[in-house]
Amino acid sequence: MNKQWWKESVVYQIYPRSFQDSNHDGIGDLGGILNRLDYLKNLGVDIVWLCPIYDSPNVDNGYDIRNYEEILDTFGTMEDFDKLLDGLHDRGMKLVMDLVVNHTSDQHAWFQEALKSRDNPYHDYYIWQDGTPDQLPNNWESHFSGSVWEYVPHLGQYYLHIFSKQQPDLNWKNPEVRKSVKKMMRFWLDKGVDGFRMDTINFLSKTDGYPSVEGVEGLVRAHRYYQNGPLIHDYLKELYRDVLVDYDIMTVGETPNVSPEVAKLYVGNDREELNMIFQFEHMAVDSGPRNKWDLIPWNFVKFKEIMSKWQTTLHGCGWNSLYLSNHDQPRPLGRFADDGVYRVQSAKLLGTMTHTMEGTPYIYQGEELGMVNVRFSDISDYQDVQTVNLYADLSAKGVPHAEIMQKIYVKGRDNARTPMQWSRDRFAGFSDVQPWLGVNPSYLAINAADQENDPNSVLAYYRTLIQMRKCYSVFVYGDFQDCLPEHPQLYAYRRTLGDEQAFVILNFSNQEVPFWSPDEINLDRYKILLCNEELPQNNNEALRPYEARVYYYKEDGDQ
Ligand code: TEU
Ligand code: CA
Repeated sequence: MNKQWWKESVVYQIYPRSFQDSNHDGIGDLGGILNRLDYLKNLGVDIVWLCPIYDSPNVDNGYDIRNYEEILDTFGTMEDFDKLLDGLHDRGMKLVMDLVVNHTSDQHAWFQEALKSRDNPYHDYYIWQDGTPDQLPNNWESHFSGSVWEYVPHLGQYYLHIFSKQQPDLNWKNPEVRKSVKKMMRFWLDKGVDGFRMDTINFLSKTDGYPSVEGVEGLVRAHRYYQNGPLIHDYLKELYRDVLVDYDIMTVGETPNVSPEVAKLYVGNDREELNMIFQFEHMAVDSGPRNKWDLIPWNFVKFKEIMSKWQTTLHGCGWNSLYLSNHDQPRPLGRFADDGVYRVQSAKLLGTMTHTMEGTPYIYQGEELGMVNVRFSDISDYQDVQTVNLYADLSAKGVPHAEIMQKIYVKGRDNARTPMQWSRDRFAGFSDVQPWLGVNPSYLAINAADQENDPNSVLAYYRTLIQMRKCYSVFVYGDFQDCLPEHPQLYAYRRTLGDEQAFVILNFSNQEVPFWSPDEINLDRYKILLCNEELPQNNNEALRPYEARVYYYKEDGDQ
């Protein structure tokens, strides 16, 4: 058992623009976060992951970086940043920064230089293809709609952008690029930050020649040609060897389209690459083959199969992260449980799952309150570049408004980006002026202030979950066994660590379901550590809709 602080920690993700405004401009900022540090401390989280706060023109809300070593002025100053870092450290918490190095902003000085001429020293910092305006280099589709290629007439060349055209991809084959990135990483690590969440890190190495995907009409996502590419492990090992190994930090790579077997190459104990990754397999259970907008109903048994497979494949040889939401995903309640009548039970149920599996749990801001998706009726109320581009693309293709909006309601990224719901005050206590993105009207029913002193709130439950994980290492290091893989409503699993045993049973349905437990365990010896409803009279009482129960037993120990 390879013990590490980042395995025993719980991470809280902050989307700074939407967390807390402190200077009355309707945009969240560093001062706002500083004012909420005690809230985070009381919640019990150990690490804060901050989405990008660097200087940026904000086409993609900070994932388009103009200057890696400056703070976006809307968010504050470097002094504010230092205060925030100290504030977290003083409270015994750590700070993880977003590292976005697959691409920069087109406003970054490197790209501005690169545009000047083919023989500018920075030209080779980016990825170019010679061509003519009428003939795209290949059929790859951008994640944000349209082609990945943008033509620059005065150069007679296209540049590659997997995301928006304001986010040109860096050329990792160029050693100067890698040198610049490593220098920048040291800049932040030397300030004392405690790690990096590495954006789209498995996109860095592209297939030579940028081949088109065969046998398809029109543009298509060409994942196989730019994810997990030929040199990706060389690049990650280089970052590890030349920078990361010198610091006691954590790294988590964002890696779409990675199976548990491939994950071992990124996070295997002996690999010297990353500590853990965000995998996306469980996020794809409600997407068809084309992309996430291809809506299909999710399959619970399939979902469990994925979750369990990741548990068992990485056990003992690598580490994973546990998440059901972030700033790119819709809110999880309506997606995996219920965001209506059983909203509170559902929020607690999903939290129970992510805090009782192997891996490091991530809480996305508002998840600890049970926040839900938003439905704005007008496309002009949406801010996300991916959503806005999708709407333009599909309406140009004749798809009716209602059909596009339906996709946005289910999968749009702004679902997760509406302002944090602090109180019943105007604008949910996020700001005292109209925020940059509309407040979800649900704030009157769902907000931190109301939940603060309510022992039955989602917030109180999350505090308990986090404490429970800290008290019982079986939840961190225990091995995992899925007891009922085929059951259409229940997820039931065991965790075992030495003389510690836990049995978790989760009802993912709106029906009452008869209790079940494995023959091998004598339930009389177990106590219920946690339940998201009033405690049942008997250990084996039927499970109420969306009920979660955690049983625990320790040989000879005090329980
Ligand atoms: O997301 C990477 C990514 O793969 C997303 O494009 C994902 O496909 C989509 O958002 C959800 O369907 C990262 C960041 O998390 C995201 O916010 C950025 O927009 C993107 O990279 C570009 O930096
Ligand atoms: Ca502000």
